[in-house]
Amino acid sequence: SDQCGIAVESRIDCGRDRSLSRADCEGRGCCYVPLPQSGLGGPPWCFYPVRYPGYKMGPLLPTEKGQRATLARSEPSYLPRDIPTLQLDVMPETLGRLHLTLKDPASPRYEVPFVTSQSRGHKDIQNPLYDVDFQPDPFGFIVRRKSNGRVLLNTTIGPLLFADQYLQLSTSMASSAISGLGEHYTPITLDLNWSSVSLWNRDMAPHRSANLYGSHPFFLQCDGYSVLLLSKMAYYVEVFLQPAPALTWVTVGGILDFYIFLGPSPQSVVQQYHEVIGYPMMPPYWSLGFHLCRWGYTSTNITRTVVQLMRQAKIPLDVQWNDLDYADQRRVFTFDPQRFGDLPQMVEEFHQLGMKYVLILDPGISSASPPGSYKPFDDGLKRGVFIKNSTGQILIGKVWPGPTAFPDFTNPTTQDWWMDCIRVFHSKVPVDGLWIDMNEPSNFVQGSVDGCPDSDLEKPPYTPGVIGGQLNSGTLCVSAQQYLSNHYNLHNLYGLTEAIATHRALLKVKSTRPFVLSRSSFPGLGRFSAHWTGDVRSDWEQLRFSIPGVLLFGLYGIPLVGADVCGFGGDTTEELCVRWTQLGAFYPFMRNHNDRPNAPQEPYVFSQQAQDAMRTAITLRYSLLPFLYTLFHHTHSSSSTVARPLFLEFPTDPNCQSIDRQFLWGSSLLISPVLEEGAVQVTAYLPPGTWYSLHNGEAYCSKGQCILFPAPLDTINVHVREGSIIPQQVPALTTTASRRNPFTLIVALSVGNWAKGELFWDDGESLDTFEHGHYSYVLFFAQEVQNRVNFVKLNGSLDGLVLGEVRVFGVQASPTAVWANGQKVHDFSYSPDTKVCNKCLCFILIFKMC
Ligand code: MIG
Repeated sequence: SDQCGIAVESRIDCGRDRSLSRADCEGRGCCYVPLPQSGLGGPPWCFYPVRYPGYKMGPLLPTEKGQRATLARSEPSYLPRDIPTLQLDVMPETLGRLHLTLKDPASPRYEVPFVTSQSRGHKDIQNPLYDVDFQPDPFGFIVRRKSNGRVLLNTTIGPLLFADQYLQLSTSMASSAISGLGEHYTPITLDLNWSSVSLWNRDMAPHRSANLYGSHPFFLQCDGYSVLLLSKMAYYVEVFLQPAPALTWVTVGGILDFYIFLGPSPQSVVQQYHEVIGYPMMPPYWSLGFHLCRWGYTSTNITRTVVQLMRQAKIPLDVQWNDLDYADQRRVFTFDPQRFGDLPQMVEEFHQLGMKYVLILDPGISSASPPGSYKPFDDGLKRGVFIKNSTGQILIGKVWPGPTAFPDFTNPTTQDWWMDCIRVFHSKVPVDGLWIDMNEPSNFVQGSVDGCPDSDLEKPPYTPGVIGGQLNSGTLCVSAQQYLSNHYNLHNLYGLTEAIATHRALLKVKSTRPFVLSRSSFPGLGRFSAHWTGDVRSDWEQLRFSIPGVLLFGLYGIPLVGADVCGFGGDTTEELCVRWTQLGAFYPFMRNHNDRPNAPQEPYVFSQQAQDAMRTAITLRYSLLPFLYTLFHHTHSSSSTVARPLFLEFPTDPNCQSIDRQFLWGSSLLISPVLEEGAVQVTAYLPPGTWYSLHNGEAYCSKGQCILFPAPLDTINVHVREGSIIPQQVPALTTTASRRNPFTLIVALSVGNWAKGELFWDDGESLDTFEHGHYSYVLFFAQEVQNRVNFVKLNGSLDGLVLGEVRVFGVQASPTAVWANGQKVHDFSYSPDTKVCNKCLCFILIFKMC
């Protein structure tokens, strides 16, 4: 019939919960049209007709926050435990933000407590960017952009289903280029060809189509017509994508809670999203330096040697790490009395060198030590901090120390106990930060050592597409009990809650900016923690996919992110490790880390040529740290991105839409790494405009085209955008030392002969320096004034730091004289070939102190 006349790419699967025969399908009142392809993965054979009966919407009535309506269905759906009456709340929160919730008014269902704890944004909603229309029967809504009438979301394309353990909503999308819905191993734009992604935090080495360590139920349309959905759900979500373009959102519990952000630019969508989940923390300056780790530094002496060899090789290193090796029988908050007996002394020595020290902290607390011999467990038991199973005993799983109990970080008592553990440990071993691993949480047995009960929670009526096929696979029984709710509802929050507790503990114990590195993540993590992308393999494909991995976490509000440089799993090769170090020099977080059985991959183990290339890359990073730090300041204070996909900066350039082999730092540095074995050149896209080689100032005038650049093994191509000034500092072996060195500037002139830039500077570790005004902020402007120079030295408010060399790119004619501070500069040089002027200030540089 007409009701079934729907284009193939727009058909919404009526048998999402299980596969259906023709009779079953028609029994549901759906259309059954077999297709030549197999039903698996392609378009559905059984799909909803045009108007599938569902909820009917009553009148919209005004409330304090917006409008409310009741939705009711007269006939049950095909799902068990339907919720027949729903409450719809429509809350226009800001000009660009619409909030919609669907709940059961009769009995409260679980809602994630952490999101929206801080909401910024203009409250003026007189003239929002959107219009919402409702279709009352069957219920659906359509969101349009007011300025152009464009439909951004349309949920009338499929039914709303709302049962106790199965909630479903479909919507059309305005564009086929969408990013997000992490954490997965994907390119920057998702595949809409009948694909699906699952969000269920899992300890799983990154590979295609697996649900990985974190959950970010959020997506962004990346072509300049941005809209974003966030669902406030901590538990399992599955999203089905189809070429219409459309998506179907399925969850197994909670409520439906959507934020729709209207941008209009993708950049402003990201900002609007971060307004809801919270702006990222300001990292300590040292955490932007180079970090070195491996599993298998089995003693303090071995760890010391690593640091010595790095210093001998003259390669910058700020932070030395230890993995599980340090712990006595792998129990956290202890250290091995033989191999790591002088750990406190070693940390002291590192501090003397101007370095920092971080070690790993797993959440699993050994439960099998003789009573009285392991305080964290004994104490935790007394204080009732551990997760319980469904019958009220402590749930015991298995992790590295053997049998373990799992702290319930949603319990305030647990947070205090955790702080006490960290305080006591820190009083012996003055660590500078903590690395929280295994916090999905990971469990080597399924559910618990005693298995899990047979229940609707452990085996929901709809079995989700997660690795292992069950929610409790590789983690805890989901029927386990936590302070706020059961684990079913809280699973995806485990890492976030641990990060909050760890951040809080470090803050209290150290009174400086906490550094936490978390593997598991959820919206809001970036306020407390950094993230790394887990157990990536040492191969070229994983090198290449690390770029979208890192860029997506920027969108998720976790800008301090990186992949393990040179790869974690398997042996690296010298060439791969060099290329990875070059790319890693532009990860916001740069750590070389390696798995236990693998060949060593510290920079100093390679040939002189490779070491030189790595030193060059890491040193380049160090010289750029003032610029990187300033980007972090912006992200912390007003929300933006540090490592930025090209489409965010150039949303109207269709060439940029899916580029994820290159990326930007902020808006002005373009990084184009080599990602292929044996390659000694790289094809890079330059958006329209003039770009200068960071290395030699050579100018490329692009109409928006790909250019082939030489990229020998010692080179990573980096280009500076015209019109920008990049603050740098003379590098050193640690940031403690480099922070005392002179600043330098690269001035990349625009066609109109101007450039601007900025610098945020503070002591690099005090708390809330921006909030308290304990910082300097310098704006740089360069402008041509007929071969005249006016040079202002940075003054004492920057700790007596001086401005050293200034290099100007794009100087069209040789200046006749150069002046600095009223003095003639005699040793300036100008190259008519490259149009670079060294020590050349033929432009007025105006320094504005704010
Ligand atoms: O089950 O602590 O992702 O970085 O070296 C493996 C040992 C546990 C997984 C982490 C990895 C770390 C490793 N850990």
